[in-house]
Amino acid sequence: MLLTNASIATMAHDRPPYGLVEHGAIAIDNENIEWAGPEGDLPEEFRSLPAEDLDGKVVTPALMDCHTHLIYGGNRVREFEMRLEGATYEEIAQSGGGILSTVKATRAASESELVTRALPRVDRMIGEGAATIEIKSGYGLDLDTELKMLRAARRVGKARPVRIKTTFLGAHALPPEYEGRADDYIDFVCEIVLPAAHQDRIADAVDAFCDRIAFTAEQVGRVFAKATELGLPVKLHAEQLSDSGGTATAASFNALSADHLEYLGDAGIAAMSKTGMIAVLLPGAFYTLGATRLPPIEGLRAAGVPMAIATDCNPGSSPVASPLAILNMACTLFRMTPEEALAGMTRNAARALGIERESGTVEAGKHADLAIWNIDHPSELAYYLGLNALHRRVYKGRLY
Ligand code: DI6
Ligand code: FE
Repeated sequence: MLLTNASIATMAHDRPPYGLVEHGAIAIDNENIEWAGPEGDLPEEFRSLPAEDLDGKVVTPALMDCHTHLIYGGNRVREFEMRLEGATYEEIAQSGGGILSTVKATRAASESELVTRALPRVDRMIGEGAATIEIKSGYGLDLDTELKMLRAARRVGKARPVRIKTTFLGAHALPPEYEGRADDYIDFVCEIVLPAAHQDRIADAVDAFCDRIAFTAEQVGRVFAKATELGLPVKLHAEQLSDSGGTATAASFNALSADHLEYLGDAGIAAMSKTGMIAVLLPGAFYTLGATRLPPIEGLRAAGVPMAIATDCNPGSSPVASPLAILNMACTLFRMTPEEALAGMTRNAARALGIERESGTVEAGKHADLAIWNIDHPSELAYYLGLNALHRRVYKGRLY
């Protein structure tokens, strides 16, 4: 297939901004991009491919949501109301609600139910141009339910035209049956649950939550040591509610990313830049929780730490299934530029998932996962809120 007359935001570099190619063509063979560039330079061999004239529409890499918890039972609308009445996220968590209330509902749900309830969220993301979505476990906190969540995530990838990357998040919260025995729970995660997920090949990476309502940097380090032993890449929910030093631990394990980062300090930024980690920023959680402390965007920028953004889609702190809304929030709330926001859901999201060699930009050799938009310039993607300009999506080389 050949796409012609396209404004291609290749996102391969930022000079010119967006790596923009006007009057561009993209040649696709099977599932990969064979060639992309100015139409006038199109090599002879591709000129006879069946062509689709895009009439100047903007083509970007398909969006990539690199941090979600979109598989879960129930919802947390009551906590939404409690927060409106003045309770904080931490207070709700400490009184046994929060993550643990979703754990209860997720344990009670069947695997098929979890899939069925996740699909509308996934469909919304696909409908806004996403082709890769990361999904975490972490609402099971026992052997059966953690594995059930990861299997459900894999099933979502078979039910829909989307690539799913799974992440094991067994160290998300302390389950009630381990109350007062956090170290024993970490032993259980390291010795039983994580090896089982790895054995079944249902975990592509390992995450943990380092904070005062979750686990210490030392406990996270034990989980990461086990992940490393099994050959799985790691990433971390870090410095979301307090500066707990998780980022430094993550850096010491060569983590792909540290995520949230509202309370990240200079030492954490330095550790990230030294080890080439990605900062995954989550404006949906910042927005939903009415947070006031911004992640240190300026410091990350100055240190050259690449920034990704994601929905963090989850029932508690970010009931958001709209990647486009997140592009907008990254700009309005975090003062990122529209170009940084789009890079955060394409090129840098791919780096946060460790798939930058095959995904995240419009370049020869990459997956032919593209989004075609009814707009004149890629900056418009972050500009609108509640207006979905998606025209078509290309997934694995096929037009949808
Ligand atoms: N931080 C988050 O934003 C999600 N997990 C985490 O560690 C939210 C989890 C939830 O509230 O259900
Ligand atoms: Fe999260």
